[in-house]
Amino acid sequence: MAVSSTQVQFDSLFGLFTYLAIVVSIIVFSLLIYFIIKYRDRPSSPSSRQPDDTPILGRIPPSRGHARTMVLTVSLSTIILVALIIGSFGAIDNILSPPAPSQVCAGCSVLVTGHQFYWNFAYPNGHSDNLVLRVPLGNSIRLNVTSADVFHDFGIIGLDIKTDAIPGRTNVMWFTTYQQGNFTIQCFELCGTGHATMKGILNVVNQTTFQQWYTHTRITCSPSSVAVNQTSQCTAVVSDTSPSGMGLTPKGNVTFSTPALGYFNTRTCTLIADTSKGTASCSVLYTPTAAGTGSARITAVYGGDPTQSDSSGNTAILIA
Ligand SMILES: [Cu+2]
Repeated sequence: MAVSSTQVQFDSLFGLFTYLAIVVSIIVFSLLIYFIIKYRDRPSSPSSRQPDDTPILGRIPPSRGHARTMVLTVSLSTIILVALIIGSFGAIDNILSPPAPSQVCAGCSVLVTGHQFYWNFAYPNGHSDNLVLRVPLGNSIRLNVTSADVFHDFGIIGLDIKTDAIPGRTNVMWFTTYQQGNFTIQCFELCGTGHATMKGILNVVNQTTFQQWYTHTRITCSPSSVAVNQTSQCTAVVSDTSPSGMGLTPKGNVTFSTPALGYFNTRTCTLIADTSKGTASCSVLYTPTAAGTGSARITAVYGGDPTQSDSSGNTAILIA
């Protein structure tokens, strides 16, 4: 069963080329064997005799009067070539026509940046991950691929798709997944000593799980009052609501930002892991240097083994 739209595309194109090649091969080899047998050199025939229309250097070959055969073979070749050209250009057109960012779901347009030697996946809401690219099943996914240092090549094994990651340039690729699970992301261009370890995981989950996870990758914590030069605290509590509690280990990787200009933040954050299916809390201490109306926001990167999921494709998620 195909796992993505790109795989369907390439499988059909490969099938078209293969089946036509088989048909042509059967015709060519059948004729070859037929003529070898029919015109073989018999002991009774004078082997030195040349056919009457043998080409002679410097002379235009005489017409053999086989115009119908020629028209037939040229027509068949043309039909086969046109079928291959239409198939190839159809696939290229599909690959080069990604949906606009406004046409895909929230969190389905991701900036992929190659670094020596890891991939960073940055979502529109500011969440980013250096290992797991999580996407929803059945949605069109748009990836904007670039590089922060040298040339890389971003590819997803199993989905039959890859594109160059070049500094200063963005290549867009897109696909729709048909199967939940994990797929290996790999760099396909030698980019340095750590190239072989430059891997990631494409984690395809159902749409409900994805939207729950995506919404809560960013927890907003709005303090009631913000005083200049006075340290305030912002705390967010999150709990694991995944169906089976898959051994979560909340990570302490938390970023803090304020949308209002003029703020300077110091931060300390502690994520306290409870049980495998429990709660964790994160606190941010910050000292604004100017008054503003913006709220403080905590972005928590959740733990949990991305390679584990239950039979419904749910992976561990934390919800505030
Ligand atoms: Cu590489």
